[in-house]
Amino acid sequence: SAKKLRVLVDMDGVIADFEGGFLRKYRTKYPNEPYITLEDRRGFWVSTQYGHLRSDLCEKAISIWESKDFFVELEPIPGGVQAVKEMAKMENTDIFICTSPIKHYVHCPYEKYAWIEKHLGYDFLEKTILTRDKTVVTGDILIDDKPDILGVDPTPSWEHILFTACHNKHITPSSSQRRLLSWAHDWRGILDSKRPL
Ligand code: BVP
Repeated sequence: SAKKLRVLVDMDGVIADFEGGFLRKYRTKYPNEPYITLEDRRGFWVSTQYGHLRSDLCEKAISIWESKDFFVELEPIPGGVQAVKEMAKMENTDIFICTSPIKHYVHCPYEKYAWIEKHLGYDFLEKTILTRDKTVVTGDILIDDKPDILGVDPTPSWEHILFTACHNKHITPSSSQRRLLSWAHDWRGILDSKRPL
């Protein structure tokens, strides 16, 4: 049919393991400080939960993802790279990686591009969107682990599919919000549900 399905895929927590990478480097840098297991993670913001554990741990947490090589060394989330490569080959489908860089910009934006080139290939740099406001990006679907995706547009064009992560697995998604439990689940079915008949 005429129009292609436009799929936006988030990076941290969806194809790149931010939480696992954070915990590993935090424990290496601060071996004598308390930490939060992935099982006990609650809420999107790692820094907020660490700040509640002990107030000085908020800035210690932030120091981890502000460090050189944090973002480029994140491990892929199982099945994510494969799924995104398969989407890119599908007919009637346009895929973009849509990710918010941190405002400490010396390493993060560069390393996000480097990660995408390493794991998805040079040509995927053409399909990479760095934005702090995903509501201004148009698409049919946004697969993202952040429960609340807000910005200047109160009515984004995409349907947000909540990708399950350690920090959101206990929350009840708002009424009609659909989930993708992992890349081993039926992401093709979710895409097909948005295609014109
Ligand atoms: O660049 C990532 C990590 C950062 O926020 C961005 C989330 O991007 P999306 O997944 O929405 O595209 N980040 C920052 C903090 C704390 C900052 Br203070 C955090 O706790 N978790 C987190 O992911």
